[in-house]
Amino acid sequence: MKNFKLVFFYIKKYKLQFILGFFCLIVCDGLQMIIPKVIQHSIDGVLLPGFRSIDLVKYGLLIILLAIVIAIFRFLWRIFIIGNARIIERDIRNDFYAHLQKLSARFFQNHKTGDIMAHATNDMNAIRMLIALGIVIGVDIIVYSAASLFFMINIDFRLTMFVIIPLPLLTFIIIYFGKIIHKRFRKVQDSFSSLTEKVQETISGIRVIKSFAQEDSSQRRVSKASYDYVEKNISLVKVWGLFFPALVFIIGISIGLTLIIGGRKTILNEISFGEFVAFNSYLAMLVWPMIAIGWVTNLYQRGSASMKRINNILYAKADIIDRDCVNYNIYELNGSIEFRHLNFNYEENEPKVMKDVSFSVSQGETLAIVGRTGAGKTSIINLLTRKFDPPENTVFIDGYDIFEIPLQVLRNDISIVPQDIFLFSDTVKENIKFAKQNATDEEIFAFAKAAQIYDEVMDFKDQFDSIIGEKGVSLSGGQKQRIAIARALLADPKILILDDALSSVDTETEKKILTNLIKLRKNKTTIMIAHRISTLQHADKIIVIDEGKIIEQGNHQQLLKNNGLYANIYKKQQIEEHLVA
Ligand code: M5T
Ligand code: MG
Repeated sequence: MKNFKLVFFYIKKYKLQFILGFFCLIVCDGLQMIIPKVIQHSIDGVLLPGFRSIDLVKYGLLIILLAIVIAIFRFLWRIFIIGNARIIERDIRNDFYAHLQKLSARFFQNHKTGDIMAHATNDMNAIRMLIALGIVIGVDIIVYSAASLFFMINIDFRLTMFVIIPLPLLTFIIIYFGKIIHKRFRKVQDSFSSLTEKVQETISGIRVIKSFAQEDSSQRRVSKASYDYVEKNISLVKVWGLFFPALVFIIGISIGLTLIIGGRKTILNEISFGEFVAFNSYLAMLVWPMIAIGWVTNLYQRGSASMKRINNILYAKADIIDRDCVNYNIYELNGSIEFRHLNFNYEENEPKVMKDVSFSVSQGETLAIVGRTGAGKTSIINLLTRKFDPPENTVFIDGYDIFEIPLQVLRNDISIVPQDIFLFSDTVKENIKFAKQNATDEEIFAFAKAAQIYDEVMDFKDQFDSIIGEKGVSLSGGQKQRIAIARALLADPKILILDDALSSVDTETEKKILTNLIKLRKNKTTIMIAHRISTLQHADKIIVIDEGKIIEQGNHQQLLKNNGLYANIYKKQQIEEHLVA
């Protein structure tokens, strides 16, 4: 039950609606129980001498009236209860999403996107079903079984005792079959998602498949998944096939007993004809709560498993947060940076990826980071932007320990073009203005020009309104990079970071972008990471990093004189360029 703390919180929040729903449901159920009684009286009446047809009309009208009132109340409880369960589902989903946004990069490294998606969809569904149906079925079970039993016993105690003996079996069948059905249904769903995944992969990867002439093998993969889906469905159909006959069989036994024993009692005049008919109706009404108990048990088990999974995430501590030492008087950054003897590893028992790293950048300078792949360049950025937290007293901005700076300020004043660029499947324009929602078209165009992407976008059919991604234009790696650069520039941040952001851009275009960048970033701090030295040589300061250690630092000329790794890389790249030219 403690899993459901959040649910209870929301039920309380919408308590008025739930109480109203509850009331309507009870009225609805109660009136439903009167109908067989009306039928009983009309049948018994017909058999009496002196019964006039006008009396029949009265009974008929009463039943119609009941049906109308029941319909109205049924409509109301559905709105109040089922509608509210939807609203609670929405609230929980919003909480869930808001919390997800607070979680760190580390969390997302350890959780698969597919699993998180499943929590946001399947698990939310299970909780909603439990809230809505749990309440409705709970009331139904109590009202239906109490009233039916009351009226049945009222008609004939012994008959009632006989015919209800088989009914509890219904509950067990539902619990038992319900579990198997659920398990197999899950397998069907898994198989379906694996099938769609394969088909999607085949379609989006069609170029690779064709270029490696792997059509047959990819066809086989899809067809295997397709067979698997059929198999899983058949295994589900088999249980369904057994499930209904089993229910009908047990209900049949009760009906049979009623006919044999009740019919005899009617013939012997121990109960009236009308009572016999009413008894049958109440028996049918008693079947539902028996089924419902089983159903609600399964719903509860599923819902609480889902709730537990969601709680695991909801109560996962957001680890990248403002700490106690945060200073909310810091509203913006100037842009000087210092790393002091920083040691860092991503996981406790893993080797260090930063070893005694110290360097500093003054406000307005351009810092370049060079090093072989895996050297630790991106890691420096991860720590500076608090994508991962460094140890305290190792990273400073404007002389403040990074933990004194509110996260909000840090995020606002640093823009980054990451190595793995992500663009939303939205228009080019929306993607560029992502970091500055109120940007004007003129600004957007100006920064697109600075990033050397303007002309290409103007050649697209819908120009800046072209949608990026599957439904629209597919961009080259270099185009994506330049859109991301325009986006970062538009934010005009105090600190701009380009992590290998020009790797897919030709040297000619690169030169133009760099010229613009130097102009735009005058007196503002910029950090550039690149493998090509031509990208970096203008930097005020260059640090060369290898296996997590800074092995050289200085400007281009100094490092060339040093004749170390930097000079070495530079010479190699010069030779390559000559060979290509
Ligand atoms: C440096 C490890 C990586 C490598 C070392 C980002 C990241 C890196 N690492 C992790 O364990 N977890 C992470 O989230 O750290 O990696 P890097 O800083 O990404 O290197 P780089 O940017 O210099 O390389 P590249 O290829 O981008 O030029 O051992 O496994
Ligand atoms: Mg990197």
